[in-house]
Parts: sequence; structure tokens; C-alpha cells
Amino acid sequence: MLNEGSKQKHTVLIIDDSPINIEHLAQVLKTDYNIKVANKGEPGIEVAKSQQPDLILLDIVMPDMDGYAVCRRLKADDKTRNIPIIFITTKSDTEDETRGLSLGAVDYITKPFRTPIVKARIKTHIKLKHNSDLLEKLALIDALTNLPNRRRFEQILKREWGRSRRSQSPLSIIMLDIDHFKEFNDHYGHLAGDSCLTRVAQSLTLPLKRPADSIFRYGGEEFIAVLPETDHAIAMTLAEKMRSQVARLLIPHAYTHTSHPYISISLGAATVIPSSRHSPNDLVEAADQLLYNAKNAGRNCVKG
Ligand code: GH3
Ligand code: MG
Ligand code: MG
Ligand code: MG
Repeated sequence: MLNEGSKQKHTVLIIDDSPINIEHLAQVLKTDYNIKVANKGEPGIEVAKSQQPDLILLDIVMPDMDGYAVCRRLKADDKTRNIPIIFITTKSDTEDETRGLSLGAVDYITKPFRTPIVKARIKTHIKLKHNSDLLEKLALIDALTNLPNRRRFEQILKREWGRSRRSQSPLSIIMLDIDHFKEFNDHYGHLAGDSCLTRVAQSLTLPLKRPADSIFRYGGEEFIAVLPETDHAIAMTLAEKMRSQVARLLIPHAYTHTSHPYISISLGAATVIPSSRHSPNDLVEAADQLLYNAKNAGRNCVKG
């Protein structure tokens, strides 16, 4: 999907009941695009879901299910909602075009079409889709550390809360914060602070081996990990691994007021089997309180 700039061709799905139309479109597009075809609505929807094309060219007049119905179905499904759809049809009434666009199609081309115009429009819409994907991605990533940000954390926590609640499995989070980081910035400078944050962020990812586990930059020098299907003992072990991973970076910090004159972190690990009696926010607050306890206990430690 995000293959702009690479050699890989984008994929265009043509849904049309007429073999002649499909053949004609495929002929003019195949040098620039990978072409997938379907001659009916239902198989077209299936191909869209499984192949995730970059754009769909959709006929309107088809037996069984017309293009409007196909469009409505594609827009109602999370898997296909964001794929741009261009209607390509002989129906040239204002009403038809208005209806097509109001269903969420990005464009409406009437037949007979002019090949260069169709190509230009497809190119524009794929480019726009690429840009909006990129923006969406960037909005969820922290620019300094490259970790997903707090907004992404809120999405993932909500999703994992729902999953764990349905499966009645434990959900853990680890909240952590760099010790005496203000002093570090004050003495070594903000640029050194930034580079320290990046290195800490990188090392925090190392103990998280399962694809379901993720870590986010929660705030300035605070990070938070979401660990689905993880009981408290495992969460504590992971938190301890994170602590030692950061301590092992041996980033000098002469003003840390701890016995370890290097950058260290304090962590709080909280676990819950989600139910209606708790909210995701309660879990975050519990981890925050435990982190506070770790700070009070002398820092560079885990509380759970
Ligand atoms: P504690 O051990 O209690 O957490 O003390 P602390 O000094 O780490 O806590 P405090 O919250 O007072 O200070 C956090 C500091 O983190 C303040 C700010 O200068 C620094 N900080 C936050 N975000 C960034 C950043 O993006 N870059 C840099 N260089 N510093 C940051
Ligand atoms: Mg037709
Ligand atoms: Mg701090
Ligand atoms: Mg802090």
C-alpha cells in the first residue's frame, strides 16, 4: 500500500460485469499497475478484502448487485473502507453521479472514457491516498524516538482492554520515567537529553519479544508498555529487564542522586483482568501510583 517511491507497482481492482470493459481497462492500465479483476459484486468485495488494492474501478450496472450496493458494502467494512473507489460507468446523469459520490467514491468517470484522463485520475487518487496514509501514520508516531505516541497508546489500550475483557485474560501495563532527568538536561544540555531519550527508547523495546507487546512515548521522559495476555509476574520480570537494559547503557549522569551515577529509570507494573468494574484509565492510574512508589523507594527500581 505505502509503496510510493519503490519499484513495486500499485494494484488496481476492476469490478465490472462486462469482459470487454475489463479487457479494455486492463490493456491500458497494465503497464503501470498490477491489475486484479472481478466480474460481479460479491467476488469483487472478497478480492478487495483479501488483496487490499490501492484503488478500485467500479462499474454501476451489474446483475446481482449494482455498483452502488458494492460501494456501500466496501465503505461499511473496516478492511476496505479506506480504499479509494472510482465509479466508471455509462450512466451520465447528474443524479447518478451525485449518488455515487455521496456513497463515498472519490471520483466518477463516464464511458466512453479518454485513457489519459483515466490514468491521470487514478494516479492522483493513489497519490492522495498515499499522502493521507502517511499523515495518519505520522500523527501516531513520536518524531524524536520513533516510538508510537500517546494518541496511539490510547487506541491500543482501548483495543486490548476490549480483547482481554472478552477473553477474560490478564492485561498488564508498565509505566516508567527517567530518574532525575531535569538535572541531566540542566547539566549536559538539551541535545544530550534528546539523544539520551532516543537511546533509552531504543533499549526499552529490546525485552519485548512478542509482537502483541508494544511500548509508547507517553510524555516528555515517560514511557508506557502495553502487554496483552500477561500476568503480573511476567510483567514484573519484563519491567526488571527494562530497568537493567537502561542501566546497562551506562549513560553518565553525575547528578542523579542515586548510587548508580548513570541514567536509570523507575517503573510501575499493574495488571488487571478487565471487567465493567474498571476502566482502562484505572489501570493507567494504578501503574502511575506504582511508579510514584518506585520513585519514593529510591528510584532505579520496579514496583508492582
Ligand atoms: P524524577 O526522577 O522525579 O522523575 O525527576 P525528573 O527530573 O526526571 O522529573 P521532572 O518531571 O521534574 O523533569 C522531567 C524533565 O524531562 C523536564 C524536561 O526538561 C525533560 N524533558 C521532557 N521532555 C524532553 C525532551 O523531549 N527532550 C529533553 N531533552 N528533555 C525533556
Ligand atoms: Mg456493467
Ligand atoms: Mg523523571
Ligand atoms: Mg516525568
